Amino acid sequence: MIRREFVDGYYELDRCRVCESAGLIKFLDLGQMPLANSYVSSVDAAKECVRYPLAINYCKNCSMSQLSLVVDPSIMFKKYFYRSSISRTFVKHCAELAKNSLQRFNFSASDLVVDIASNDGACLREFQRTGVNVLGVDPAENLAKMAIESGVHTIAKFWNEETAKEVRNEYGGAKMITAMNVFAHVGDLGSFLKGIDILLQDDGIFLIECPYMVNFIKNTEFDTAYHEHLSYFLLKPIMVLMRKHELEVFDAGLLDIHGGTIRIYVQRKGNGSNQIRHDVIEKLLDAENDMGLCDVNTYLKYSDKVHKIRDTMINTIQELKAKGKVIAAYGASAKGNILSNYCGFGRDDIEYIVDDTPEKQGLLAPGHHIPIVSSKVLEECHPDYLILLAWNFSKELMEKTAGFRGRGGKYIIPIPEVKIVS
Ligand code: JHZ
Ligand code: ZN
Repeated sequence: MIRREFVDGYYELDRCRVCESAGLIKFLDLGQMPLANSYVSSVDAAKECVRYPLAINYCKNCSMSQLSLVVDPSIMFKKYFYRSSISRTFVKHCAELAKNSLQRFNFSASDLVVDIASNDGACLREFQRTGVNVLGVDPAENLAKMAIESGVHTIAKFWNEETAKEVRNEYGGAKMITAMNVFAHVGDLGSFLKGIDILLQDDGIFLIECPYMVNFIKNTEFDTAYHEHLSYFLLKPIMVLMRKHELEVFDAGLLDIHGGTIRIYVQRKGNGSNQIRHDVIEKLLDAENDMGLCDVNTYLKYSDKVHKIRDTMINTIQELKAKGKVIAAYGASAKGNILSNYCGFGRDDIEYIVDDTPEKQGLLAPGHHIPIVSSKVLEECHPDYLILLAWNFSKELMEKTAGFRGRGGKYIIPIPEVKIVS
């Protein structure tokens, strides 16, 4: 049985979250890391930052990769600083999803679309524009408030069977339930999916988007490993999981967003509302297998590539500092906080991190306490180099910092391999 009691804020996972096998093999160990979104004010900085082990295990039975422990979600998600709407790229992505869904599934004005972990309402706002009813569910009270103020009705709760029952009773069944970048954050997938079963209309669609393990391995995206991301999904274990819960995948696709995302369309098993795209699903499963991702040996080679990125980053920064260069960063992202902590960077290495999220500005990034500032600072102090810590949005960030580049500023892009761009 999977233990679910938190001691000192976490429990260790000794069985696979999907198939309950005990055949878990550790393939990545980033040591003790702070929670990636635990920004602190300068007053709190005096207190010691809590760190937890950060390591990923691979399940030899079902090919599911997962963190070796689970941190109490109420520590991580009750107040959340990340805002989906800050990235234009993500908002555009959601607008396209809403438009495609409207056409493909023939929504009518009475249909309800529910977004789980709806954040500040970025995605639902786009669905709302298509004329359907929307409801957001997110445990972060600060974000739910923001979403409501912007006109997206939201309830501040964790998603589980109980919340699903409440929503069903009050709003009726949902035509579509979206889980954008939340499925990987869920410890109890059984309870999450039972909630879907309660709320989804018989012909309803459950859509998942989450970071794809293929990209994590292929592009050495080790910095997307943090305590919030409990699962690192391939399609293969998702198929196992859905079968277990009387659901079926009827389509899937790959997207570039967030460094590589898999989108999965799910319906009730045997429902027949949507034809199953066996060709697409088989192709993805074959590609996972051909890449060696169903073989533990592939994973055991991964750490060497991670060490190489860390060592190159450290050497690059040291060399530039020795030449008297001023280095800042852009994107106080969760992944950036992991990368910079794993490289052991501090204020001596990175003077500040620029971020457009108003709630992050004025705070210090977790662990190393590098200050987070607005882009105005970039206009006033002219650093020589900018590390793109949100490398997944490099294009957007480079467009926004054209002035910096115009003055001769250069970028350091850490992933998939360290690269300097002038
Ligand atoms: P970004 C988040 O991870 C959190 P993070 C979460 N756990 C998750 O699963 C993934 O997303 C998918 C800033 N920025 O999106 C905003 C600007 O300032 O890479 C963010 O702080 N200006 C839910 O945090 C950060 O960079 C901009 O123009 O690793 C980007 O963070 C842009 C584009 C971003 O995700
Ligand atoms: Zn397993």
